[in-house]
Amino acid sequence: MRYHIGNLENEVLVDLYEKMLKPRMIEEKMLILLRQGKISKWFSGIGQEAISVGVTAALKAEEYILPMHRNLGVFTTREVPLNRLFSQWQGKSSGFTKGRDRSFHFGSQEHKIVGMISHLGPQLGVADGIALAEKLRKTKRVTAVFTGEGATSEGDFHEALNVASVWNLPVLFCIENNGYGLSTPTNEQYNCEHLADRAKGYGMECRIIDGNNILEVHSKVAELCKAIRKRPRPILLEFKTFRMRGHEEASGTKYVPQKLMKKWAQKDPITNYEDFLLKKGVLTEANIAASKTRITEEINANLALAFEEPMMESSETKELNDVYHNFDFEHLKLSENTKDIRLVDAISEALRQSMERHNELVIMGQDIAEYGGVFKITEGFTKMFGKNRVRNTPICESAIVSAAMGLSINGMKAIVEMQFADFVSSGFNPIVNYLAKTNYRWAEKADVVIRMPCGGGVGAGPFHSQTNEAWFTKTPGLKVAYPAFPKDAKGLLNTAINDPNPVLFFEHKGLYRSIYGAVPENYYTLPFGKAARIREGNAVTIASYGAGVHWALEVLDGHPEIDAELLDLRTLKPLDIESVCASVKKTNRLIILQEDSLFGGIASDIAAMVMENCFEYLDAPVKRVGSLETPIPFATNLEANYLPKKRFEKELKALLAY
Ligand SMILES: Cc1ncc(C[n+]2csc(CCOP(=O)(O)OP(=O)(O)O)c2C)c(N)n1
Repeated sequence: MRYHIGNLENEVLVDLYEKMLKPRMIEEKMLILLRQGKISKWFSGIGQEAISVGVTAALKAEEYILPMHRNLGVFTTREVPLNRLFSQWQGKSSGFTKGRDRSFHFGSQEHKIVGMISHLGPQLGVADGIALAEKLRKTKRVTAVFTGEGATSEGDFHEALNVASVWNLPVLFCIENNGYGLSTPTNEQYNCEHLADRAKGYGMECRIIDGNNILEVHSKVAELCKAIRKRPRPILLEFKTFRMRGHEEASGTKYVPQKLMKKWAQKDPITNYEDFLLKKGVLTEANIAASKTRITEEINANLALAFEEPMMESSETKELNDVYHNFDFEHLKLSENTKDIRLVDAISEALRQSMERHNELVIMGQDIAEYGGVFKITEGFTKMFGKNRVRNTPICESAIVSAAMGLSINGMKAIVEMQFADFVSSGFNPIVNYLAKTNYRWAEKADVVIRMPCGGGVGAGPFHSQTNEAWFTKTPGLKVAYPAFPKDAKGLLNTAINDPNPVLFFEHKGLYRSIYGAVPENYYTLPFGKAARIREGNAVTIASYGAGVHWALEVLDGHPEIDAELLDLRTLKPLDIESVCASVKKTNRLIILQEDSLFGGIASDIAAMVMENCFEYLDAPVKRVGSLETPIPFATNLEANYLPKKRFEKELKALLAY
């Protein structure tokens, strides 16, 4: 291995050596503890230390870094206290996740480290968002993100690189090509010579770097960081290295040819560098021994601290309290001055007023800038707020949701407009795995609203008509709003944007231009988790939301003899089950109308909760009415047959006659 010292002082050369030695020695200790059953799992980065250490040492302390499962050297170079790391791996309280997540699955704002989620790819888009915030604030900071070569096969990698390139974001994408993704060798993972070559396809610069040579890693990355700080842009780096141990310790390395192992053992980043420094006289055997003694003592002292710590204790309340980030809802009153406007206008107004109120709020979505979005909700916004804050995106829902998370991590607020709610499936992973779980895992908010133009009755077929709220009400950590009236839409959207938690905001596109209402002109907010009583009555409670509320109203308008109480749930998570139960206690009958197909929907949960909480008050079984268990058909007559509107009247009468 050839080392070029350049103009590095001896002090720096030794520092880099010690920075590599530390994670190596920690790992060696962990392997012993693993065999003793004192830690549960270990992903080894032995042989790859030069990359973690070299990259981290080249960054400034205030620059974010997003490591993977083999990047212990990132954490040690950023000087994360070892006792906290050890506690983290044992699920103890001084760790970063209160025992809720394992290994390197956490972040630390204090250290500007944002850890991975198991799904690997999403953090590449998160890096885009963090870097976007840096760019908008003109901080001249780099964001570095790691991936293995295996995870470059995920769509997230391609989406994130494309977005970074189109938006010219200051991201250093670092591929650690270590030969295997679990047992899969590179020739079964991709079919090009170098992964760095992919950069060309994205219109991006790239470099191939010897990942086992600390001086090459450090000097090249330092030089590139300087260049990026000067002129923000993404660069793709491929570090050639090798995974010297199993994917994780239990899985072994039987499938790796011995020849390869031997070849790469000779390229060990630490022993080679050590030899070099010894030969140069920069280090002596005595120095090395002293460093090792010092690190051993540090490891042992910190391990003792971690072992002394008791196991995590918690309670149902404590666990539940950490699912959502704390939010002090501020009820801003509705003004007397109102305008009669459509649902679509109310949403647009909320967005406009929120953009005025929050300087660091960014809206992202397909065709939302000059074009104004397919529903024209952001029409004129680029003129008012500029293209930096009203951003057209490529068609890549996953990277954009992830980027929204990154904006939030870096202190900004984000709204993502799904062009149609149906397309959220392409951004599902970061929503349910990243946004939903981050606060519970490491107390980091996900200040993101995802706008979801949804719903049927518009003859648009199976992929432009779904109302898919149940995909999200199932997932702890998300909030779900689903207004039926313009006034509610405006107030609830303002609240959603103020709330630091991830909110799925459903907007029924069938109601966009058909439903008018008096909407206060001022900026106001409405609370989540409060149903609205639309009609008062005594004979039956109807609970619904979205278009269902209007279908129920239509039936009730046609049947003034039906003495029904109609509740509009307004938000589904949190759900105002108390108001439903209070009404049932009065009417003794409940029918729930939802637009979605029946099984596994919100109606089923409401039915179960009412049965559990006020069974004695029921004079009839709770009735659920929803769509057929089929995809949504296109032809108008088939769609009408699919939707529950027609069946609702019949079921309501049957329930009253029970
Ligand atoms: C979406 C997803 N699919 C599969 C896995 C299981 N898995 C975890 S790590 C891994 C291999 C990753 O390989 P690579 O990206 O090259 O990183 P390395 O482990 O080699 O450092 C696999 C298959 C996962 N965590 N997430």
